[in-house]
Amino acid sequence: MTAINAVVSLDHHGDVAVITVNSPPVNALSADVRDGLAGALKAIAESPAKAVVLACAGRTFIAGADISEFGKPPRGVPLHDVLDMIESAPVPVVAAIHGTALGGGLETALCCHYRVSDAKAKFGLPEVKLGLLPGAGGTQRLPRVVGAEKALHMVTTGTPIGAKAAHETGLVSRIIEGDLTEGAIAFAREVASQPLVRVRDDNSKLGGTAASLAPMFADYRAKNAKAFRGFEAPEANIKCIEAAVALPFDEGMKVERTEFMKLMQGLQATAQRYVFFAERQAAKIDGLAPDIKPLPIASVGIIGAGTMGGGIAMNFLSAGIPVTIVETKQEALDRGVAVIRRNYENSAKKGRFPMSEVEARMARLTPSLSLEDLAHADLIIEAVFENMDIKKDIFGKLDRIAKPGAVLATNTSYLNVDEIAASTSRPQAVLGMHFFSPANVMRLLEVVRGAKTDPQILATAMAVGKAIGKVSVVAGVCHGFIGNRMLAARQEQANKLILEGAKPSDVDRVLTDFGFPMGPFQMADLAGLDIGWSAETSKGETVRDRLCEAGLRGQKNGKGFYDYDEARNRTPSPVAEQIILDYAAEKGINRRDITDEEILERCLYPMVNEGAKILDEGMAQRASDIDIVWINGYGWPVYRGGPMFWAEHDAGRDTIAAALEKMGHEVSPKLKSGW
Ligand code: T1G
Repeated sequence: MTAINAVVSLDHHGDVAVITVNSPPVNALSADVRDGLAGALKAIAESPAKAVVLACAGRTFIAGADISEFGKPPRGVPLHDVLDMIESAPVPVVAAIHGTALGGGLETALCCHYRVSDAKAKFGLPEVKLGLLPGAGGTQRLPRVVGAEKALHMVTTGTPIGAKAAHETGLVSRIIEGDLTEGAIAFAREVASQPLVRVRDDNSKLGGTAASLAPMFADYRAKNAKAFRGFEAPEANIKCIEAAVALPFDEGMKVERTEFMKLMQGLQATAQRYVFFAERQAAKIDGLAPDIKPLPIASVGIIGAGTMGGGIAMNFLSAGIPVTIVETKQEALDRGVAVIRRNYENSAKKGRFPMSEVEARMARLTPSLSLEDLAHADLIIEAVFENMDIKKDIFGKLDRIAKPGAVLATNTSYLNVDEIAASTSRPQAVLGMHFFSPANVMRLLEVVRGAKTDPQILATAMAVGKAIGKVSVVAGVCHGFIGNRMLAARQEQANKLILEGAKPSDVDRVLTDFGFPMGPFQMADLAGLDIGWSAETSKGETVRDRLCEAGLRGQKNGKGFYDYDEARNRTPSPVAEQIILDYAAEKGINRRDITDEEILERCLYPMVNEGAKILDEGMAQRASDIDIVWINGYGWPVYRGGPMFWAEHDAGRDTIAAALEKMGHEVSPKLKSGW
């Protein structure tokens, strides 16, 4: 074994040369890896090797270009040169793939003459998720292997395929049982004497001509218009696959290069790259002593089998962790368990997993009418009605029932976690785990650190979040934590705007044009206008009171800020508009024309200001955490990086601060000084 450099080594197994990349954590194509590969290929060219195997040590094959090098001055051998060396090698090069061959990693494998893998390997070109496209020939080589239509889907969704599908499409020549490198060496020997076929030279699998495939491309654009709305990268990817079908390879490569550079220089790619690292950063707890390890969580108790409790339970059942779910009444318990089973059955019907998996997951669920049954749980999550007295009563009981060392969590969205913790004798074991509805779908988890929460308990909750596939963010105890606190600042302005002259549909349009999936008034109708409202106590103090008093409830009765037909198509409600007009007149509010620009600024600037205050107060560890909360929990468009990134790199902190001062807002010092 010869070390070419710190991360690449070369070994010879008889007449087969084996290049091994060993650059943790994911063998990304850093300058060192590229230099090492080039060095190894040069050495092999001067050797009698009859074939080459390219393999990786560690948990995965090359998982892409080194994203941390983007935007920095180029170093080392350019990737294209390395790939040309592989593709034009005089002997066959076989990629031996395990883990994930992603982005530049799959592009490297596509320059090899053959690919073999183990049965668990995954293959993908996820660059679109970084606001980019495969810039090392992936858009020209992949369609030549799997066909234009399949390649189109892979590059515009970024979703990887498994080994079985890769084998069926010819992306992988053989699935190796047993030792992968040994199997790859044997395969390389078999093909050593075969004529070398370069992917770039074989158009036979494209699946059609520019003319015959044009309807497919048109149909694909139309079908995905909603999903791709606002993003620049998907259309650029489509253009490249079209070029692969319509143009000779080298011409297609020029189109890929042009489109890649356009995206690379754009703000969307910068934003999505920022989000990639911000999501991984969010998992880290600042100042946590390295010797603090999360506690093992092998069993979970959930109190409340309503919408939230049921959704939360599904996360653990899906992750293989047994759950005991507790309700006060049999009927409520049965209803909650039935909803869980129905959700799973629907997923199985959609082919997400076999029906047997439904039974396996339901078998991990123990329904109960007694809190006592939670005595053995490692983690207990309370998900009952948002009422402080009820929660304090439950935590008081849990304090007597739960075993020593158990993690006690509340799913409250607003209430003071410290006050809840104070109703126990072990506040150090209490924290918030704020899931978002539907809890089995939404990726965000706000982990609320109480004043007395033990660091190990906090670390445990963050590890649990990762184990159940959530993006977890640490939040401090304040009203609405991170997300809801900022949402309240936006909603306050939205409510004022409709009184001052903007229509609810104007506000919603401006925010959906900005990239949100829906505006505040659509969201209010979806959630239900009567949340927290009661006819007995209503005094018509707010527009919402008046709408509810008039019988409007939102989507659930087809009448809210919008009227909804059977197909849930909405049209602005003249009834709602009249109620708003009357309310404004009664309050003596002079209505005026309000521009889209004012709507956007008044909805987003106060949110950013609230984010800066949250940082001021230490209620979030870092600005990027706030961005991750809004992208994963509140529909902030990922290609705009999140409210704090947007303020810093797009709208401009100074512009926002000046506008807020003009609006009469108290501007956070952090908004002026930066974060
Ligand atoms: N570059 C640099 N660092 C990377 C990286 C990459 N490509 N991928 C992961 N990391 C770091 C990550 O920041 C984290 O660091 C650690 O590795 C573990 O990652 C020319 C333009 C491979 C599925 O988009 O999807 O190729 O936080 O926590 O959950 O066409 O990482 O520990 O310090 O995510 O097991 C295309 C990106 C690049 C794949 C593993 N490739 N990576 O998931 O671990 S663009 C990608 C992933 C490109 C070419 C173009 C995942 C993973 P730290 P992790 P994981």
